[in-house]
Amino acid sequence: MTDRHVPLIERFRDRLPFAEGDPLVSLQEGSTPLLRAPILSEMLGATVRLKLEGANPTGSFKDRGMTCAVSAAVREGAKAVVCASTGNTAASAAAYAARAGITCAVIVPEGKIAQGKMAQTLVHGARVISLAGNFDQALTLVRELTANHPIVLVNSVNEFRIEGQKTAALEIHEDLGGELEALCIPVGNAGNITSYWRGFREMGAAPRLFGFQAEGAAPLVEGRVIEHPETVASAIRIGNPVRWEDAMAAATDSRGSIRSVSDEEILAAFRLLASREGMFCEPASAASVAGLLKYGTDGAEQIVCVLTGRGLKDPETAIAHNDGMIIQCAAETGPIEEAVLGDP
Ligand code: AN7
Repeated sequence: MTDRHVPLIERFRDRLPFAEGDPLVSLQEGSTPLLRAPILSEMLGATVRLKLEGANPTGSFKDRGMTCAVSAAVREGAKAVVCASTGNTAASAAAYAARAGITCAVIVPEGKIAQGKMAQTLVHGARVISLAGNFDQALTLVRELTANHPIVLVNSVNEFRIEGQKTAALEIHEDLGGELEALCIPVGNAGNITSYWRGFREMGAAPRLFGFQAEGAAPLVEGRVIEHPETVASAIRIGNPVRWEDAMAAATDSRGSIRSVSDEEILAAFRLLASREGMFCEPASAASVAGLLKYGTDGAEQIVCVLTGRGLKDPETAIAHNDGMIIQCAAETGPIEEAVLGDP
């Protein structure tokens, strides 16, 4: 049996570019649950499962890539890492850099990253550069910076990130014995869909990949760079994905597609997941389920939706959009009875 209680690089060493004895920077990432979704399965007439990437140490799939990118950086003798980020890459880079004892700087779009991610990044001791610009501008600047200074770039232009993230596909393939027919996944900078396709191909598998972008940030759907991307799903507020060609190839080669979902559809899926399936993910993650609900199964019977990050990352959006209620109440028996038992 596979030992899941090991660093991701150890578990998949035969498929990753690391040798025995290489330095490993790990927070015991990967080996995340694959949870059945009974409500979605019923709604769609298929078996739908959720890959819970929010169960990773920093709460998103980025940890799979980051253990590889930071371990490789340490192997090269690097003393610092840097990234542009909509939040999750920043949180993950900050955590792994802390673990490695190296420094970390992150460039984030001012006012556009969720509170949980900002809290994580700061608490791990990273230098946060709040840019008067969007993610795409941040990435351009940081690529220039790393071309001229000895700092390792840990965005998904870094091949180690793609290598690490492909392990999620390896896990799903192993868990389902190769039965998977369709995978639904949110798409931002397009590193993750690229990684999954690489992972599945290495296993000789070819599920259809359905990628979903937010309507206001859908460059791959519109076939053009979006100068001013906007969406409630701040993680995927990206207008010029770095893995553009790879993502299009993944969709085409797998007989899948990349399509868009509106913010309303994202939030409806977000609420349904939380209030009916009991699974609190962040809004960007819900784009996978929103897409599945919007466009249907296309005949697939075994489906996985990737929930890329956990809900606590973005408390503001959760508090603004939910199916719960707050009832103000005096500290007396009558009002308590009414509040708990009365009609909503
Ligand atoms: C929760 O952190 O780009 O298509 O800078 O945080 O591989 O970019 C995050 C992306 C989906 C999209 N879901 O993945 C960043 C960043 C969540 C995310 C995506 C992101 P890619």
